[in-house]
Amino acid sequence: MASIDKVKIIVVGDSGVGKSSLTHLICHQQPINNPSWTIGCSVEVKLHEYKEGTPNQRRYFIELWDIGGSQNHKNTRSVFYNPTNGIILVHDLTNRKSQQNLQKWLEEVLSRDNQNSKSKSFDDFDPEKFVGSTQIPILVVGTKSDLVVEVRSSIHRRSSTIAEECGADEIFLNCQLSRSLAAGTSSSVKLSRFFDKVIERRYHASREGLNLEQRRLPLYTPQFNSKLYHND
Ligand SMILES: Nc1nc2c(ncn2[C@@H]2O[C@H](COP(=O)(O)OP(=O)(O)OP(=O)(O)O)[C@@H](O)[C@H]2O)c(=O)[nH]1
Ligand SMILES: [Mg+2]
Repeated sequence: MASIDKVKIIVVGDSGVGKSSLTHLICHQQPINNPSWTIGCSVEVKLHEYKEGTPNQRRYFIELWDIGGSQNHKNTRSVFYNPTNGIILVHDLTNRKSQQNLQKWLEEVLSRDNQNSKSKSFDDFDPEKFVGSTQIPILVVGTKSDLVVEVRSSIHRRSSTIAEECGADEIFLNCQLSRSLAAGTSSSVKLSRFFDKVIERRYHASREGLNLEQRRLPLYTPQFNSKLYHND
């Protein structure tokens, strides 16, 4: 049997936002009860069908590196970051600070990948430039949508600038519900598209330039934005 290629994706965000819950839901299609704090990093694997339903369909392993978000481990966790093929930035929809902190997380992760950034101060950090230069696909996930009253309007108000700046897709979900990522939901479609993009960058680099341009354009059209805030 032919061996299966893999990609590595790191999952970061503040402690308690739901990274382990999300990772478990993605890899096991069911929620985890009472996850404990992640110490260091925990790796889970998922089989993904790249370009499913097309003649180019192929199976890949997706490794999700779920990084403990505690501030106490800030200095030691960088060993997990490099190299990485994709980044999932996770915030808690009931905790605005966790969303604002995603910029710091992105900076922390990318500074391990881009030596130049070490000379930059945080104020100079420009996600768009960093992402453009490293070309690492990013997905933003807002968790605990079940705890937010009037999900639609409050999410609209809080629309993550980090996702816009990175040209990243964003999904909002309840990690405690298996239905959240059931086949056919818009969240599962976006997740699958993100995995495809990560694989494409890693293994099909020649088409990269074209795709980078293509993926940024739709974000600024109104019909795409209405889909962006759709939550099911
Ligand atoms: N209601 C609700 N609770 C959630 C959701 N996602 C996670 N939780 C809960 O939030 C708490 C923290 O979740 P974890 O997945 O452990 O968070 P984490 O980001 O991995 O935290 P660290 O490992 O400390 O970095 C747990 O009690 C989860 O059950 C969600 O979508 N809705
Ligand atoms: Mg955890």
